[in-house]
Amino acid sequence: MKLIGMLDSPYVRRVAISLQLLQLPFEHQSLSVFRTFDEFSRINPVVKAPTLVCDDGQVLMDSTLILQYAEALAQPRSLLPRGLPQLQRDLQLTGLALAALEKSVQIVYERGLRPPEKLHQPWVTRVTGQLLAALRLLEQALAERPLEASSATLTQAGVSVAVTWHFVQQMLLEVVPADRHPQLVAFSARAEALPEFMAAPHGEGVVAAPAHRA
Ligand SMILES: N[C@@H](CCC(=O)N[C@@H](CS)C(=O)NCC(=O)O)C(=O)O
Repeated sequence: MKLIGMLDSPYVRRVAISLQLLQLPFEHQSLSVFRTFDEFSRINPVVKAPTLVCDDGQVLMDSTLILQYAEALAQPRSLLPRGLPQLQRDLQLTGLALAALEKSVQIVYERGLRPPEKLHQPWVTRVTGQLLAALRLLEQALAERPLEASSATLTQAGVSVAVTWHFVQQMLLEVVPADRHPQLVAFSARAEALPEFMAAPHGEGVVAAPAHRA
């Protein structure tokens, strides 16, 4: 199967890292939804990153749905905890991470795509508050109970929280002070040192070959 989209997208990155942790082989094509819109649209006319082209040619989109498919393919391997209370917590933290990502991407698009004179500050203020609320809750949750941070024990919440914090620090450093989020800083540092994260660094590159565990 083929993962389409750039690793500067946190959604693409969470899929790239998860596929490696699930030990599912895949190719990666780093296409931009902006700079290579036409090429992307020939694969997925909706031009959403990530897009997954399955082995039978079917095209999936949305990171969470792609990961649902990946989980089914990888069975019995899974990034989701088996016990109900553990699953509930994992989904709660993943939801907070995805909300933080959505708000971050909205701010990045508001700044990068909208002409400055059309920037709607009340919207940016609202979205920034939502982003900070999600990160505050994640920080509290990790202070109460740390997340596992090894390749063997990382769950989907761990992948999503780490990718989210890294993205926010790459793109919105001045909006989200690191010193108010020591748990997230420490957890992110441990996760980013794992081979599956290092093989899929934020940016323009493709997932490094050794991480495609065939
Ligand atoms: N909920 C989606 C969000 C994906 C998303 O918004 N991706 C961005 C790149 S970071 C994208 O495709 N942007 C182009 C567009 O929405 O037109 C997911 O989890 O995959």
